[in-house]
Amino acid sequence: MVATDDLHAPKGEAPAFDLSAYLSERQGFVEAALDSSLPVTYPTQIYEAMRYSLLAGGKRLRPILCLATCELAGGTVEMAMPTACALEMIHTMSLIHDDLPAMDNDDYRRGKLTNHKVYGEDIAILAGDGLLAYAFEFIASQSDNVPAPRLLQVISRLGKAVGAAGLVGGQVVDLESEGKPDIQEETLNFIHTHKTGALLEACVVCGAILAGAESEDLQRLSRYAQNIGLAFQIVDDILDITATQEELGKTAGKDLQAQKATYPSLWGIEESASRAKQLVKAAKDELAPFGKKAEPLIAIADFITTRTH
Ligand code: GRG
Repeated sequence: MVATDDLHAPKGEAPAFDLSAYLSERQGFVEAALDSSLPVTYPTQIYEAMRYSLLAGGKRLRPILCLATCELAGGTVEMAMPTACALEMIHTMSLIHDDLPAMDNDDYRRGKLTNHKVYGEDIAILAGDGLLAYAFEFIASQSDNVPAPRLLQVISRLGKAVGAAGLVGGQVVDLESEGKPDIQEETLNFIHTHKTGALLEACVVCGAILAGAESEDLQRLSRYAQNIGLAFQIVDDILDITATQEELGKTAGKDLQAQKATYPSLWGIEESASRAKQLVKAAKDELAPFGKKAEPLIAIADFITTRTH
């Protein structure tokens, strides 16, 4: 039988990589794994609050990146799935805390009321804490067929990526910068390489560590991730101006309202879009030595500049 993709490929050329089929298949795997990762038990309120945000949708980009790099480096989806779920737990907890009145004060996230709007601030803080702790427990207790030293490396890298040297540090500088119109490019880069880039880099690098990748490949993948991380944030800033609340699933125009320094406020929208494209190109260049195996990562890099939410 001829695959339908082959019917559309020009003669002699391999069919183009179908990112949307790839993403929906992977999203399906990740949704199922997340759903079974966190059963509700006593005290039910906290588990329900954790599940409310963890299973609220989202692109699942971080777990998908982790699975993709594990496969690229010769590992399997099964080896990486507990870490992939943990990455989404950490991402979700950072969104819950980011949305709190003490931080961004948002009412909507992923098209639904934010965690604190449903469960109250006290439970939302604890739901975030619960997800953060469970993420590390989940990697340590659920990973199969991965040598312990690799798991230790993953746990250590991930801890660094989310703590004061990563997400937390980026968030602190972001909060300090609010309402200051004269933020320099260097500070903005610090915020985003830490707040957004550090976790994306951990996703990419941890997937490859689980598969036992060599240091040179890890460095290449790390540079790929740093470039897509910054491009991702630039596009996020642009979408905050150009997309609707329905497209974003959260309040649009928040950055302008909060007088936040953003890439479009520094460079304008067109220049920001052009720099995001340059970063995506640099990211893809890093993948050249991996050949066809890197197709999913190349397509994901392209998706970053074309996404609408
Ligand atoms: C991690 C211990 C710890 C605390 C949290 C609040 C905080 C410290 C950090 C904020 C991190 C943050 C909210 C960064 C923004 C990242 C970002 C661009 C989110 C949007 O990601 P998408 O578009 O969202 O992938 P979906 O919903 O698709 O997953």
